[in-house]
Amino acid sequence: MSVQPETETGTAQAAGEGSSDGSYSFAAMEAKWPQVWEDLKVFTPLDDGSRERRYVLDMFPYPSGDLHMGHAEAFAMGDVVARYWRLKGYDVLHPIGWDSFGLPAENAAIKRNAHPSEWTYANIETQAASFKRYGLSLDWSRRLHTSDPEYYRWTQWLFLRFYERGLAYRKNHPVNWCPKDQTVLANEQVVNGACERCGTPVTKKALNQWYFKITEYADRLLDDMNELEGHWPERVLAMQRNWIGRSEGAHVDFVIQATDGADGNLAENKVTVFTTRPDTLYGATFFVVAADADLAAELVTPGRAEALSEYQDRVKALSEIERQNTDREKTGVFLGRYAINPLNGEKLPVWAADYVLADYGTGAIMAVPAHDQRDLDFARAFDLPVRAVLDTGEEDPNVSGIATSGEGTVINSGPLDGLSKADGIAKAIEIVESAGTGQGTVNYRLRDWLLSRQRFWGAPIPIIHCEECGEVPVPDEQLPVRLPDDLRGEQLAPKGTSPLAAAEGWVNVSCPSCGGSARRDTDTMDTFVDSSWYYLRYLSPDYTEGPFDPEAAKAWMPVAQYVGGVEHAILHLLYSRFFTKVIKDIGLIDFDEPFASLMNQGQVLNGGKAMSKSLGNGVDLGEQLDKFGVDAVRLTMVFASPPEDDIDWADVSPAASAKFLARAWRLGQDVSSAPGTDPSDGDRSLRSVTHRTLADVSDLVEAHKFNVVIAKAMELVNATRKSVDNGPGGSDPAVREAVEAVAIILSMFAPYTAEDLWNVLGHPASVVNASWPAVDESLLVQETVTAVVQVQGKVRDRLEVSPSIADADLQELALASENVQRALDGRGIAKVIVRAPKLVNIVPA
Ligand code: ANZ
Ligand code: ZN
Repeated sequence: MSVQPETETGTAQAAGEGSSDGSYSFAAMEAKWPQVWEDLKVFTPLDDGSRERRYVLDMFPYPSGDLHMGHAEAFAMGDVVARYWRLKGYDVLHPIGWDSFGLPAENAAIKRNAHPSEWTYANIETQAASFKRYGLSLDWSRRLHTSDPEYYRWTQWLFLRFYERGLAYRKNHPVNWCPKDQTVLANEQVVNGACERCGTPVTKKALNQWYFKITEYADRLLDDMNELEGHWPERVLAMQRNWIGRSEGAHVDFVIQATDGADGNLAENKVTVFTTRPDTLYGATFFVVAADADLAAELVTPGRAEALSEYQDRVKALSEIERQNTDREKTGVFLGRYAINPLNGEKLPVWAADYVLADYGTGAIMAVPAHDQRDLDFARAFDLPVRAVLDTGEEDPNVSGIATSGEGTVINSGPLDGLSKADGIAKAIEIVESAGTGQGTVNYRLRDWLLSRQRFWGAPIPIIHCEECGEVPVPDEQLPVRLPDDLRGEQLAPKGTSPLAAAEGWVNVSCPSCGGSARRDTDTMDTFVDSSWYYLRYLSPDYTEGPFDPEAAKAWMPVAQYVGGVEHAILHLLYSRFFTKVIKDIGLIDFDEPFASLMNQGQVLNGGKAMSKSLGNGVDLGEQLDKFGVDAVRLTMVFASPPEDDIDWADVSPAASAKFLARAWRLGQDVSSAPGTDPSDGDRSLRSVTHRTLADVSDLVEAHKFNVVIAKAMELVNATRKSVDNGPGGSDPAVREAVEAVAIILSMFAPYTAEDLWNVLGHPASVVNASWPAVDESLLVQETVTAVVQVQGKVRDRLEVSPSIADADLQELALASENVQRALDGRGIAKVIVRAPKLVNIVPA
């Protein structure tokens, strides 16, 4: 659904005039109402338990510049929900803050020879002013910025609680490295092998890094998703499940032999593989370890060592993009050793190859080329045998070159022969378990969360490194560990180590444990850490005893409606869910999931494409607001499509929205009955439109069909206008009732027009505090049609029935009619012809 295009001249005129002279002026309204709302504190929750509480949250913005069209859409949607619940009598919390740490501030600071805070806080002020203009129902008293020491003090405090529980740890490990940004990236920040931020191909680098042990929560992160089913978009749940990637299978131990024929059968020299298909153990014809895993170097025989190191160099030179390409020709080197299949004692040559990943499963696989395409491609490249062990009825992979993966019957597999795939898996696990050579297991794709960054503008990791004592947590009472404020410009440039390392006065401290000389950890935290708990800080932003007041969390959490882009479907949501679970385990809260319901808004496009600088198709929000007014832009956003769909700004008409708003507002001028006039004697047909609209709008808002709400509001405006012009006129109390309903419905997406209309109607501010009008059920009764009942071709009765009545019901009503019975006069019935809802024809026997 979209607004019909109109000429834009009408709107431009409207802006110039004042509303006092009886014409619609968005400029006058925008100048007048914000101060009134602020003075009345209409958006601050009572927070006294007198009303049921509801927490509405929009994903907080990053202060990259001024607000853009995307913000305008997302916040317009969230505001509909917040304002609706307020009208419905809930105590609504709808806070705002900024996710204000992060790289762009640092890059700007380097360019301008400034401190990142200057750019950050200037942008925050710009955005705050725009948010205020945008008329959102936000509680400004709870505003927070994650880069404020009062905030990151508690980010650090939480880190220390994770650390105490063994959930934050440091390890030396090859990590994803962005050569341009000179920082490590979490797996999640590598998109198709390139840096999510700058697009530079990512390389690997061995570094000592901090991790959160999110893998320990993998099962809970999966299981608790049942709670979210039906309340979160299905695709987001699917993406989370995929990311966690739970695979059931087995660990199977293969003993490694030194050389072919030699019996260098070293008991400790076994390598474990992870397989989801233990039913195919008899079909393993070779064995592969990840070329870049330490294991490859451990297994290689001296004669093959040089070939391996040459191969490893080749692999290192590949970008992740190339490595992940499955179509690429398979490469690898034989390591000179054999692995013994624990089920049949067969000797499998051990290869190193780059298609096996070092950091998944155990970094080693048994290759079953008949049933795994990657293995088959490799077998064909190196002329290794292919043996089918599951008869699936598909073509022989030796011939087709396609591995078979369907259901079937196990063959060529000794004790497993004749079993189905599932039974074969179970039986194979049973065999290896009883022989002590393996066990059933679950494997996850999810990796621990790499949280340290070698950059400046983030929360410093509150650990001190002492030569005597090792890692020593900064004592809680010394938090926050503040960022030094004397580093600026070039001093912040990326050098591969954190810029903090160069701040000697900051780094060198005495050990909190032994008092000896020690150094601060110079890494800062990933900004995803900051945003994993901000929804809790809003509840008590000035609380000094902890990150949040547990009583406030009990009162408000979980968030009843979370609103944000689908680009956060995985990371932000997964991390926030993880934090919530750990905070529960710490004992500060008693719920498992932070966001009870999630709404993803679509993107705002222009001419079919995402707005971007390079395409030059950006639409400036400020210009749109200047031209059409806040309400028209908001109304257009909401009217264009259901919230989750994209909006193409080239296809909508804010001018038409402005025209509609002026039309709705002008109705107020025609109402001549006094506020509080009893509408019961008013025009019944208008009243029934009003009440039907109110009932429908409630259902539609709850179902997030906001665009249809606006269509309904338009119909109500039209019906009211007709009633004023051609019906009983503006003195009819039914007209007042209708226009008040218009004001209340409009307040959800056109707050200025609605407030002004409310005022014109003679009510004190604010329409925000109006309550949702009670719907009079008796006015919702559907219209009826007349059904004619004939007996032997003669009309005997007329029945008032619903237009949607079923044939059988109509027949029953007809036969029950006294007139019909009298006409039948005791005769039986030969035949009844029913044409619902209009006609029943009864033929007597
Ligand atoms: C034998 C086998 C036979 C396999 C077969 C599959 C099919 P998911 O389901 O994604 O968990 N694998 C294990 N570790 C690997 C690694 N580090 N790099 C690349 N591949 C690896 O995948 C598990 C399957 O992927 C495992 O089961 C293993 O191959 C392979 F007909 O073992 B399978
Ligand atoms: Zn010490």
